[in-house]
Amino acid sequence: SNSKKAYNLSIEQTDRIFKLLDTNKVLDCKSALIVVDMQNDFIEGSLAVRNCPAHEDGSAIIPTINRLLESVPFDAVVYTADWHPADHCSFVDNVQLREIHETSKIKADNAQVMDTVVFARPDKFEQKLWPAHCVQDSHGAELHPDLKVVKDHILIRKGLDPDVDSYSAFWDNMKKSSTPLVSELAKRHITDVYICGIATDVCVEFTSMDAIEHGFRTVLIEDACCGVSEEGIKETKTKLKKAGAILVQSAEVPDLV
Ligand code: VGL
Ligand code: ZN
Repeated sequence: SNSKKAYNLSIEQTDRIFKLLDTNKVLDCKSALIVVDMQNDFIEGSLAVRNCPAHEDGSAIIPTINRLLESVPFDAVVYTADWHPADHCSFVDNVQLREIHETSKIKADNAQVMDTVVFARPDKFEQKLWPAHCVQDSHGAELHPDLKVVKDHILIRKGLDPDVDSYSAFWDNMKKSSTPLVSELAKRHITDVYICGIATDVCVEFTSMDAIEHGFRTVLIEDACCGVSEEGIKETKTKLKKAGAILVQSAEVPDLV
């Protein structure tokens, strides 16, 4: 419901404000860049994404993100990080650790990466399986060394609970708990969020949808994102546009902020 939102803007209002913004900056906007999961494992490690601008690996978007950080006067910069315990429910090698629900088509002995299993506990829930990645304090969980890390940034770690995944940097996948992200943004009077990083069709999508739900004007920087599958990226873009996000190229951002 609206009362839960940090900013009580409907999609229609958001739309109208975007149009106003295009012609003249009548509103007092404050902008944050959210850099999603630019960690070694997603770039060159166990869960390296491959659907990137110019068909390169995830490192292809690092210069684009660094350029944004250097040339655009964002009011806040957020880095998010997947930060899983070794027994996390999303790791394919951990299916044996948990009770699988009787309705699950995938059983423990045939479970593969990208399969969706149904676990029985703590409550029945569906979980897509991934290779082990971004284990707390491992090299794979560190931000890529070439990524610029600005002073006074906000770091949001997610996926710490072994029993629930967290694609979004706002809420876990079951909305059992939230990270400090919305309060950190609200504290700085942020109205607009610009989102980039990895993976377009997983954590970037979920973070963007939750940003919209919180009432932030939400801008996806297309060429500063990298995804898992081409089909998934297409679906993400359609879904985000429908929900009220605007999609831009990184070259357009300096004029918008
Ligand atoms: C992600 C799969 C599993 C992501 C995180 O950062 O997009 N994808 N965990
Ligand atoms: Zn993860």
